[in-house]
Amino acid sequence: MIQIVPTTALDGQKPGTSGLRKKTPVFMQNPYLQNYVQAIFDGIGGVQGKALVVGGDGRFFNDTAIGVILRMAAANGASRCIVGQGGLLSTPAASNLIRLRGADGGLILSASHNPGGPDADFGLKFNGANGGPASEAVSDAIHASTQTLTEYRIWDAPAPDISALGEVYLGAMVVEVVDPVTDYAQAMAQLFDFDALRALFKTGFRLRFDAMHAVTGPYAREILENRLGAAPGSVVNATPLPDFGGRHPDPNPIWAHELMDAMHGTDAPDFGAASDGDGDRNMIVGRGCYVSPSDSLAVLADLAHLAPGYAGGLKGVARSMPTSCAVDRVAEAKGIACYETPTGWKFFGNLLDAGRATLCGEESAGTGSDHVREKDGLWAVLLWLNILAAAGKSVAQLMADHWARYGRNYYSRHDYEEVDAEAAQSLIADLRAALPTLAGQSTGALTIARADEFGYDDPVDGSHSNAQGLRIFFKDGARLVFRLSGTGTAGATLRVYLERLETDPDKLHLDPQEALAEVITAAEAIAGITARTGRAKPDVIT
Ligand code: VG1
Ligand code: CO
Repeated sequence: MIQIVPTTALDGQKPGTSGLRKKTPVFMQNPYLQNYVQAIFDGIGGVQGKALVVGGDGRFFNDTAIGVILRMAAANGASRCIVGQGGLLSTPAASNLIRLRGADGGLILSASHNPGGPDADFGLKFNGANGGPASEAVSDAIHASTQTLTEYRIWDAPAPDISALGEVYLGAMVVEVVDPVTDYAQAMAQLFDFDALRALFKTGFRLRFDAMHAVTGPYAREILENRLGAAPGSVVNATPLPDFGGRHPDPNPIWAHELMDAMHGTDAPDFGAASDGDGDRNMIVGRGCYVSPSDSLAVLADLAHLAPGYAGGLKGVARSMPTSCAVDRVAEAKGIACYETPTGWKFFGNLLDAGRATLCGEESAGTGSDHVREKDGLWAVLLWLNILAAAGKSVAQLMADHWARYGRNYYSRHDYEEVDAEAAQSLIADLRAALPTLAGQSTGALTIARADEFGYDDPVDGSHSNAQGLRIFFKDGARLVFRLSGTGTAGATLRVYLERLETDPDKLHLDPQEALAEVITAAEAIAGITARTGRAKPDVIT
């Protein structure tokens, strides 16, 4: 019943920041998905006798693709596939399940915050036995397999029904359909003081969680409403839809503007949050108070000990390079290590496995800890709620306290989306070439102290990753970073990251774009963004 189908390598199957992302029709065109799945299996040394976790964020093509993956896993000799009911598993829940069940890895179907639908985006990533994204070495091996592929293997029978819980056989392989929420909710109950959270909601504390019609709806409903007693209806847009309601399931002030409006309107709830397509990102908003992801990481690092799971303190923290240095100041005050890694969660895996870091975060709304090996949106929301319950303060009060103690790292990211790929690449190449000449130059009020290209030496396995972003440091401590996105599916996305530390107590509550005005001017002067991309302003400012 094993069908061996001759095939040839397809171009462009190189995993990016977080797996492989392409336009949905590309993935749907047989044998693109089949080739990539076979390349994953070959790249990890085969799946004979192995157990895999399989699930996705419910976007268009999720169910069909899972059927193909199950048939291919059976034909390649896997012993068991653990699948979320209906094909659903959030990225952090999949990571948790891999670890909990001792599986050999998992295939997660998602293009995360990218829109979904027949003409939108699809994605597939492989996570290893530690529950984390494939390392650079494994990603390279998978890519190499895509180049040499001559055949793929598929079980010549229909895929089993995954709408009902239980076990069925596909050939000799067990397909075990599990509830996507149960084990994850149990893990959260072990980390956080659910009694204190129930008591908080009993006092009338009001929450609005926007699941953006993506995968966290069922998780947030079960945990926040059913188990913790948040008022029914606190979780909005809770039903996962194949096209996420036609929007970007990206939790930032632009795409989650309904939540922003609610949190800044009259009768705003006490706490607002949103998550992304696959549930690994989070956005935190207090009443009238948006918390930047970099600040959120710093506050969580400062106060995590208020939650039972972190009562013993943190071993260390880690942030991606473009993330603001706010968390560095907390780590310094606590006397714990702070690691700076390239963009993408895979770079945190070794630090977490080695017990060097407990908390990690990225400026793109990703925060997580060593409880899994992915960033975890709902976990961040629960940690915030636990801290608010223990501290008895509002989000705005906590932020004001934090800035008064540590200073405020004003921060913003400007994205230029779908720009001409060659224009974007030549902008980066020319800036790279100019880096050695920049020190000492002045742009407006700012003088450049030094400039370099970020490279990373993994302190655990010694591997090196180069070309991870161009950095420009100014004499007053401001910083500018330029890099190209590795998750887009059309053209190139230029990301410009802007940061400036403010310690003057009278200047801690400015509008970030105003506080960063000089750094924004410097970015244009140094890189010539408008002339090169034809864009007068960024598409998305977060
Ligand atoms: C973006 C973010 C990065 C994040 C990645 C995956 O990558 O900047 O911080 O890890 O998305 O996030 P890039 O290469 O486009 O800048 V998600 O929620 O896929 O899983
Ligand atoms: Co995501």
